Amino acid sequence: MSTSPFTIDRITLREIRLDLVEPFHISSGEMTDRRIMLVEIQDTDGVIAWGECVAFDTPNYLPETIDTAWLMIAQHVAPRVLGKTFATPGEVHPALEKNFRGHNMAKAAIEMTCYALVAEKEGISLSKLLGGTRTEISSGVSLGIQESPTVLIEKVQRSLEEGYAKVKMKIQPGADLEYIQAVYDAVGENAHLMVDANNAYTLSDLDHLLKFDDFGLMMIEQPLAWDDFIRHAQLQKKMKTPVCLDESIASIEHAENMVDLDSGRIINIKPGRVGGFHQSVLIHDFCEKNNIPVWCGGMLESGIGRAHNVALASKSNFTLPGDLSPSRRYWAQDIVSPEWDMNKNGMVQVPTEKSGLGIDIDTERIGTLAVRKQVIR
Ligand code: OSB
Ligand code: MG
Repeated sequence: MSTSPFTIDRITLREIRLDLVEPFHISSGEMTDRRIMLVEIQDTDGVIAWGECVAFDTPNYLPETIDTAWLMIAQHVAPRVLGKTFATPGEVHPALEKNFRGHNMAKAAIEMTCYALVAEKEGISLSKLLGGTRTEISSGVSLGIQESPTVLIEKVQRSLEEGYAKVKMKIQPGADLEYIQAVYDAVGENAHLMVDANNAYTLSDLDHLLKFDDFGLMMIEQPLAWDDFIRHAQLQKKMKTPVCLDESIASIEHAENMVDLDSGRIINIKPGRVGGFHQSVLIHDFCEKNNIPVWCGGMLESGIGRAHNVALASKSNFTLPGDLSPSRRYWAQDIVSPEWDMNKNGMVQVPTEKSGLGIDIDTERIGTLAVRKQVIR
């Protein structure tokens, strides 16, 4: 799609804090609230767009944190884009990648907001700018580790009743086979279930991991270390259940590694993790050609980050339900209106009529919630 050039005049970073409706427990830590970095970009025509940096408070998911990302944006990302004219938003990622290793979440926050800006300027939806074709997308829920199998069963049953098309259960050694067996016994083999270990196992757990094959799960997400393609390949060779990589995939080259080595058969694309939309689309297209299904993961985003994810997930090869729950699953009150919602069949509507993100941003409330603000120009 041909779009007009744009020049960034000002970047404003804000940190807000939102309490999660319920604590979220994964194998590497527990979260009760979310420190969220919001990005506002204004261009030289006065057009404004919003985005979100997905980095957490602590480095237990990947090395970045909200504080490292803030520093990297202020010192290294912003100077590469401010006052520069880009012909297309696709030029931003290469400009950020040149002699600049890592810090994908920091780069993505700015890069993705540039896409939102261009969509706004062109008067088209972000979904359309990204080449999205779906008007609604299927949503799954991600359930944290629970205190007992009984509590997990209850949450899974409620999620299925609410219409979720997929239920992902977090696992760790000591809260795994027994929990999943109990859920399987309660809801049956036809429910769309999967598990996510967030790196909690090693190959010394091989025999244990192979027992997951009995459940006919849709996939097992990131069982082994975050940067390890070799051992995931050794596991996938033995395991019938498709391995899905999340943490391991930081770029299109990593997606190619996965396919070359057969380290996994499914990819969870989180645009923040791979440096933004440019890489997300490359990974999406590569996977489509190689018959690798993808789905859009979540990082407990506010409604702003969710808008970016929903737009991306409207592309054709996002054939599996994403971690794109309604706002109420995360927050008592979101910072966008309308809040994100899902129908009885677990479908989230893609805003295709309005320009840009397609939702209104509660800038007044963001102003009240902000505990930190930096204007970079
Ligand atoms: O691995 O996808 C993950 C949350 C925190 C850390 C890691 C992960 C998650 C999720 C959240 O699963 C999914 C969501 O945003 O709904
Ligand atoms: Mg994951």
